[in-house]
Amino acid sequence: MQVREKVMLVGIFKGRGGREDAEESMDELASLVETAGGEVAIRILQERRSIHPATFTGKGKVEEIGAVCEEEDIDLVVFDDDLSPAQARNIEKLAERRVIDRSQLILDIFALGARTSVAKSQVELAQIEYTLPRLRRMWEHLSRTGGGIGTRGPGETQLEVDRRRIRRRMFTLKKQLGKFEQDRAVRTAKRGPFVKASLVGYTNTGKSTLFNGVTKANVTTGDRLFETLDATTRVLRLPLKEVVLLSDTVGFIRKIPHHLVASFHATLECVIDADIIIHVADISHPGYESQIATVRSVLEDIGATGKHEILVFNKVDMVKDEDILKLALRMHEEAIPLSALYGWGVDAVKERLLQDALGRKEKITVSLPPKDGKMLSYLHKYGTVLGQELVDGRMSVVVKIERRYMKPLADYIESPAPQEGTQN
Ligand SMILES: Nc1nc2c(ncn2[C@@H]2O[C@H](COP(=O)(O)OP(=O)(O)OP(=O)(O)O)[C@@H](O)[C@H]2O)c(=O)[nH]1
Ligand SMILES: [Mg+2]
Repeated sequence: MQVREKVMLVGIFKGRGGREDAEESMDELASLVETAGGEVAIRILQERRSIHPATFTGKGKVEEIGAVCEEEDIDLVVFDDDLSPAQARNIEKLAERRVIDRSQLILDIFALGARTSVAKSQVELAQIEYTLPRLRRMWEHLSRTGGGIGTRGPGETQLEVDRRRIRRRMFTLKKQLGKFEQDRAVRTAKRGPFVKASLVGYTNTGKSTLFNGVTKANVTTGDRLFETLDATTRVLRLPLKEVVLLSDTVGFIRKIPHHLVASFHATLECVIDADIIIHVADISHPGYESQIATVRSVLEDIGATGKHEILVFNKVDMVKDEDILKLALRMHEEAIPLSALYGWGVDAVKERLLQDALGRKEKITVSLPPKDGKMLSYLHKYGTVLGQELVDGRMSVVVKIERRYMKPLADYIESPAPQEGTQN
């Protein structure tokens, strides 16, 4: 963008208790505008008990917004909450300015940042789904001619044509993405039956920085929202021959548009499939608690529940007041403090990952008929073989293996896992 658009932000809050939360949301909206290349000139935050069905805020307020826009030369008005197509249309008419909502802004940032073909297809799908119910608004200026019985205006006809074309495009995109997901499932299956872990967290908390630090990968990081828009997976080799497949993916945000979550299924698949989730929180951010809550609720929305979570507090180097960290660690005793940027605490994350991966497995002894090469290679493929020897003409194998792979072994298991404290 050559000339930075001048932007006005509009938000509402209910009751005095909602003010702080709304302020935080407005701060974030301002960062989103900057990420999209705009410049925030004015913020309006209004207390409102109810949403006006036609104009979201009251009609008088919208007229006031229009007057301020005129005075301050504002190009664009961004609402912090979702507007219905009719509300957006009415506000645009009254205020005589272009109006978008938070969802549209986020979609715009995703469209700007999408690099891979999968990310591009996903964003396009989300944008189309967002646009479809709003098409009438775009065609309105053309459909003013005609009207009345038997004289459907050209805009109306064009609208039908456009809707059909867009639905066809949606179908193609969904097919493409479905194929991609299938291909990836095959690729992952080929990699072997490893424990899968996925980095998740609010946007800009340092997920990719930690990913690079742990795997020596080279994912792009940066101090902007939604730097990462696709998924990268690396094999992480840990001590004791343990291997974990670790993925880095897109970050979350409050009020994330649901079209976006739905169409980003391919990118979020690594989270949905994960056995372990490494939840990265930015402890230097004053709103880290609500960010943690947002991330957990998005995880629920996408069906990534019931997984083991490793919580990490990143950016400890930026925490000025030690008491803040102490308090946070008292509230979340299991959390690991770290600085992904400086590499402090990264080993602790690896160690926890190792313990969790090991904890998912049981040590068993299997006794195989001497010539059962097939079963022996099954054990090598799905488990970690710790030792094997011939005992009374049979092959006795000590192996660590996840429960989910034990079924074919049922007839051969000789002894269950030894008790705690027994050395490997
Ligand atoms: N001071 C400090 N900065 C950090 C730390 N970890 C990451 N950062 C910075 O925070 C910014 C965001 O880091 P990323 O790794 O891109 O964050 P992300 O969670 O992957 O962000 P998205 O992909 O946009 O969701 C970058 O400017 C990093 O250099 C840390 O431990 N300390
Ligand atoms: Mg990232």
